[in-house]
Amino acid sequence: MQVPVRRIDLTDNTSFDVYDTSGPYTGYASAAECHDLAIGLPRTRDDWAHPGPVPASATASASASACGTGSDQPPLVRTQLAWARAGLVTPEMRFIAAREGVDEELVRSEVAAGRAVIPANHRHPECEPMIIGKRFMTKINANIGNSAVTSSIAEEVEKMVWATRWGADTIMDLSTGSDIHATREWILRNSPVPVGTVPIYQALEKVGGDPAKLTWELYRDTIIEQCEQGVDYMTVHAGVLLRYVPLAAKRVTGIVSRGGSIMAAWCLAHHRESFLYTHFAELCEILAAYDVTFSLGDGLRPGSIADANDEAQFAELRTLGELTRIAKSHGVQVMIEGPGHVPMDKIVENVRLEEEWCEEAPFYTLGPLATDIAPGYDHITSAIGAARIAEAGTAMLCYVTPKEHLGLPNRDDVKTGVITYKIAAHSADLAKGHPRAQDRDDALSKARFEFRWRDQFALALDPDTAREFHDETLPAEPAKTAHFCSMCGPKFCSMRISQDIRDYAAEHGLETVQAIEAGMAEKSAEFADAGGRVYLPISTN
Ligand code: IRN
Ligand code: FE2
Repeated sequence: MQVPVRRIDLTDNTSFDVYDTSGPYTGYASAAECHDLAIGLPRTRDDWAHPGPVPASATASASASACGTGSDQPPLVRTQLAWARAGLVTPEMRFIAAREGVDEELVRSEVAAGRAVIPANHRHPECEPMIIGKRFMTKINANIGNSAVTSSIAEEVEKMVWATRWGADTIMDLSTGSDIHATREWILRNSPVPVGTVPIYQALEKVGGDPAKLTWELYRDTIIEQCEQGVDYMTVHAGVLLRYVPLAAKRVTGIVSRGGSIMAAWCLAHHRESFLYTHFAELCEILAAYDVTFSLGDGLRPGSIADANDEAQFAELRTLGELTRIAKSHGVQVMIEGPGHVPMDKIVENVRLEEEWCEEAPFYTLGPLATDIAPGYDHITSAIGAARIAEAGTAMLCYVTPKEHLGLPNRDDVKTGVITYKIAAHSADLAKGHPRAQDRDDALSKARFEFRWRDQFALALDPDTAREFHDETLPAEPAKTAHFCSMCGPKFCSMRISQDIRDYAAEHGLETVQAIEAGMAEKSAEFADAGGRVYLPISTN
C-alpha cells in the first residue's frame, strides 16, 4: 500500500513531508498532461482486500425498529462504520492511519463511535481515503462546478485538480444544467479526493426547476444514479420539516440554503411533511449499499448575524440528531452541516449543541462568517469564524471564496478560498495540539530566521505568491540568500539584528541574555555620549 505525501526538498539537504491531497497530478502543468482523462485514474481500491458484510447495527433491536421489519436480524452491510463497530480495521483505515501519522486503532474507534467518517463509495476506487473527525487534521472542502454553462471534460477536471493542488481535502460538485451526469462522471473518474453532491439540485433539474413537481420516486432514482457513479457523500436536507418553515418567516434573511429553500417550497406547496424525512429509512438502505456518507444539510442555517442561533436553526439541528441515530442504525456514516453567519460569541454554542444532539457526529460548517459587512472579503470574514469553530471541534470546513454573495468564483478565487481555509484549518490544528501541526511552522520559521528564502517559499502554503511578493522589490538572484528583505531593509532587519546579537555573544563568550545586556550597555553609552536626547534637531547640512 502506498500513501501520498508531498516531499519538500530544502537547501540545507534535509526534506520535509506534508499531507498531500493533489493525487498524481502534482507537478504537472495540466491534468491532461498527467494521464488520459477519458480513461481516468487507476482503480487502486478495487485491489484492496475488504472484509465481508457485517451486521448494520451494533444491536439487533435498534436495527429492527429503525427498519420497521420487525425481524431481529439486522441486515448485513459493507460500510466503514459497520466494519469499525465489528472491530475490523479496513485497508482504508490503515491508509488513513499512515497518512495522518496516528494509530490504526484511533481511526477504527473514532469511526466506530460515529465521531469520524471515511467518505469512500465502493464505486469510487480511484479515491485516496481520508478521514473527517475532530481527532484528526481539520479538513476543508471546495465547491466547484457551480455553472450552468458547460465546458469540456478537461476544463471540469482541471477545476477539481486546481482545488486539490492547493489543498482541498474533498470537492463538492454542485453542477447544474443539462450535462450534470457527464460532468460528474469525468470528475469522479479523475478525482483522488472524495466527491460530494447535493442530489436535490439534479432532481430539480429533472422537473424543470419547479420544486412542487419533485417526488420521492424521482429523488430516489437520482440518489441511486449518483451512488452508482461513485459519489462519496451527499448533502440531504432532511431536517427541514413542514412545521419549521414558519420559524424562518420572521428572519432578516429567511432561508438562504438552496436545498433548504427547495424543500421548504415543496412542503408548503403540498402541505405535507418532507419526503426526505418520511422516506429517510429507505434512503439509509440505499446509501448503506454503497457506503455513501450522509452530510445532513443545514437547510435552515442562518444567513445573517441577526438570525444566528435562532429557533429555526436549532429546531432543525435537533431533527438532524434524530436522523443521525436512524442512519447509524443502518450502518450509514453521518456528518452534520452547520452555519453560515454567526458572531464570534455565538460560535462555540453551535459546536456544543451539535455534539450533544447529534452524538458528536463530525461537524461540517460553511465558515461561519463572523460579520456581514464585508462583501468582497467574505473568505476572510468566514475564515475568522471557521478558525474559531474548528478550534472548538468542527471537523471539516466548507470554503468560502471572495466572490461569496456576489458571483461565481473564478480560478483565482478558488485558490484564494482554498489557501484561506488551509490557514483557518491549520491554525485550529495548532491550537488543538494536533501531533504534526507545528512541525511545518517550526521548519518555516527556522528557514525564515536563517534567511533560507527558497526554503521559506517552498514550505509556504502558497509558494508562488510568497516568491512573487519577495521578488517585486528584490528580484535579483543574490536576494534569495541575502540576510534581509525589502520590508525593513538591511539596517533594520530584526532577524539579522538578533542573529548579530547571537554572533556578538559567541565572539565574547557570553550567554545570549548577557550579550543582550552587554550590547544594550554599549548602545546606552553611545546614546549618552550623543547628548541623551530622544528628539534630535534636524540636521541642516
Ligand atoms: C456546508 C455546511 N453547510 C452548508 N454547506 C455546503 O453548502 C454544502 O455542503 C453545499 O456544498 C453548499 C450548499 O448547500 P445549500 O445551500 O444547498 O444548503
Ligand atoms: Fe451568506
